[in-house]
Amino acid sequence: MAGSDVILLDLWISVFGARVRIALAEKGVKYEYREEKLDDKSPLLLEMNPVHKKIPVLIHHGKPVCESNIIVQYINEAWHANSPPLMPSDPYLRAQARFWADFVDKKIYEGAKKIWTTKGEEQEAAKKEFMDVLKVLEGQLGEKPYLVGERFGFADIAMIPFSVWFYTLNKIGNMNIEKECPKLAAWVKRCMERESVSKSLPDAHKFYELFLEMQKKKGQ
Ligand code: GS8
Repeated sequence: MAGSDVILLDLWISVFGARVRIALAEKGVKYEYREEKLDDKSPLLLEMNPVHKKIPVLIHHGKPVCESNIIVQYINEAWHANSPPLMPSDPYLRAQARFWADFVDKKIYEGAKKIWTTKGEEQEAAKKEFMDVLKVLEGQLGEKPYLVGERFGFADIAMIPFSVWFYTLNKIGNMNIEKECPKLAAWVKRCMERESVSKSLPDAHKFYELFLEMQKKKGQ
């Protein structure tokens, strides 16, 4: 592992990996990117994340940090001298940022997965449930530019990678997320204006193609 102080074990399509890529880009941290194969995990991944055996893993000076939201907070602290700060300075707003990042973790991933793993009535219920979750985020945004406070930060980083899935969800669920959640749609655009975000996220159409391929393999 000689030579690189910062290594990221990742997968290009991963929403969780994207969070880490965005945080590293925001802080201007140079790193070595290593693409993993989930059906053939590297010995390094198994050694660095023996508990979950999942990407992303950030390896800093040979030591691993796991779990995307924890990694983002670590990056913010380890490179605290680099601007911008990814957490608000006010403790209350910091708690809010953590609350919304946690909300995204608990509601968005599973909610979206339910839409693409169900059919008929079950899918209709999953769509409604997911839209309700997005509406909560729409309400949290209100007239603010970002999810918490006035600056792009931790909660935004937790959520923005999932916007890549909107195109696929609209297609398969016959939904129109942008129309139903205009503030969220404007927030996605605002975030995408940051190079750290636009360069870290996979193309939404490519994700859709991959999704269709995966469905085909599963025979759905
Ligand atoms: C989730 C990481 C994860 O699911 C985080 O980092 O925030 N809570 C974690 N990683 C997936 C790939 S992205 O869907 C993964 O590595 N899966 C491998 C496996 O389950 O074997």
